[in-house]
Amino acid sequence: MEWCVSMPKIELHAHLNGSIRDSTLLELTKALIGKGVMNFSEVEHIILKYNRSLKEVFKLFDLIHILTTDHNTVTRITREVIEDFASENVVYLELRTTPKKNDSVGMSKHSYVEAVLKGLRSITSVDVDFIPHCEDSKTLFTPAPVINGHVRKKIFVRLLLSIDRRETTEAAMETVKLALEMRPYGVVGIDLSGNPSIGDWTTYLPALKFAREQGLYVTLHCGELPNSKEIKNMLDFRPQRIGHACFFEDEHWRQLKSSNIPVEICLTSNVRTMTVPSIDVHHFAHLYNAKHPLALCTDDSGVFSTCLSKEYKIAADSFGLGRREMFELSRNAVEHIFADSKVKEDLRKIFNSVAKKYG
Ligand code: 6MZ
Repeated sequence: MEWCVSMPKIELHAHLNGSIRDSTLLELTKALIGKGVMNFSEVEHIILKYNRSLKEVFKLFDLIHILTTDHNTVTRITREVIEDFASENVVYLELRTTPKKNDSVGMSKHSYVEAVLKGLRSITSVDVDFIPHCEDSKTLFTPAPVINGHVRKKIFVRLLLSIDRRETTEAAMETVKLALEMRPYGVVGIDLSGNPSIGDWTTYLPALKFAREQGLYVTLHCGELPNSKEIKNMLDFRPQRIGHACFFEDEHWRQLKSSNIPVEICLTSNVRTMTVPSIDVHHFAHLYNAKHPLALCTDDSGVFSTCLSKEYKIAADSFGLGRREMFELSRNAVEHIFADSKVKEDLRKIFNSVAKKYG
C-alpha cells in the first residue's frame, strides 16, 4: 500500500458530498440530533451500513445534504476533502459538486459555489493552485519548501459543477451559466450525475450542448444502470469523458473504443453498489487490456470508505499489475484532465521527476 500512497495521483471523479470524512458526518449528525432535528434511530441504519445498493446510496446522499447544505459546512467539507486528497499525494483533483439552493439558510446556487471557493482559499496546510490563467499564481512545479524535514504538499484543484438528474432543463441551464461565470476561479466543466433511475437525460441536453458550445468540458455518468438507448445517445453526444460504463453491451464497447472517450473507473463504488457483480469481472481489465484511456477514481471516498491509494492497490492486486504499470496508469490520467496545457505540462514534469522510483 505504501507505494500507492507515495505515488503521485490524479483524481478525476470525486463528488464533494460523497467524499465527506466519516468523523465529520458523525459530528454533523450528532449536532442535529442535539438540536432535536433528527433522531439517531431514524438515521443509524442509513449512516452505519457498509454495503449499500445504489438506491440506498442515494438515501444516504439525501441525508448528507440535510447535514451539509449551509455555507459554513460546505466551506468546511471542501477544505477537508482537498486536504485528504493532498495528504495521499493526489497532485491534481477535479472535484465535482451540485450547486444547491437552500432558502432556509439564504443559499443560492451562486452562494453555494462561493462557499466551495472559500473552502479552497482557506486551506493553509497544503499549497492549492486553483485559479487558472492568473499571472501571479505560482505553478505547482516550483521547488516545494521543506519545513522541519517535510516537503509541503501541493495540489492543483479544478471544479466541475454537477447537474442532478432530478433537475429541470432550466435548473440545468442555470448551473451551466454559473459554471461560465465561475470559470476564472477554476470551474472547468459540467458533470451529469444523480440517481440514474431518475429522469431522462434529454432533459439536460440543451444545457449540455450549451456548455460545450461555450467551451466547458462535459463528463457524463453513463451506463451506471442498464439503459441501452441512453448509453448509445450519450456516446453519440461525444462527451470529453464518461464515468462508470458498467452496463455496456457489445455495440456500446465498439462505439466507446472507436470514439476513444476516456472512462473514469470507480472500482469500489461499482462493487459496493453492485453495478458490477465482483471485482474480478470488472470492465477495468477489458479496457486496460484494450489500452483504452482510463483514470482510476474514488467516486465517493467517504460513502464507500476508500481513497485513491486504495483504489490503485485494489486494481494492482485484482488484476496482477505491478508498480510500474500502476505508475503509468496514473501518469496517463494527466492526458485526460480538463485543465489547460500549462497544468498538463507541470503535471508531466512531476511524474517524470519521480518515474525512476517506479521503473
Ligand atoms: C450518480 C452520484 C454518485 O454533488 O452533493 N453522485 N451520482 N452515481 C453515483 N454513484 C454512486 N455518487 C454521487 O455530491 C453528492 C451527489 O453526487 C452525485 C449525486 O447527485 C449525489 O447527490 P454533491 O457534492
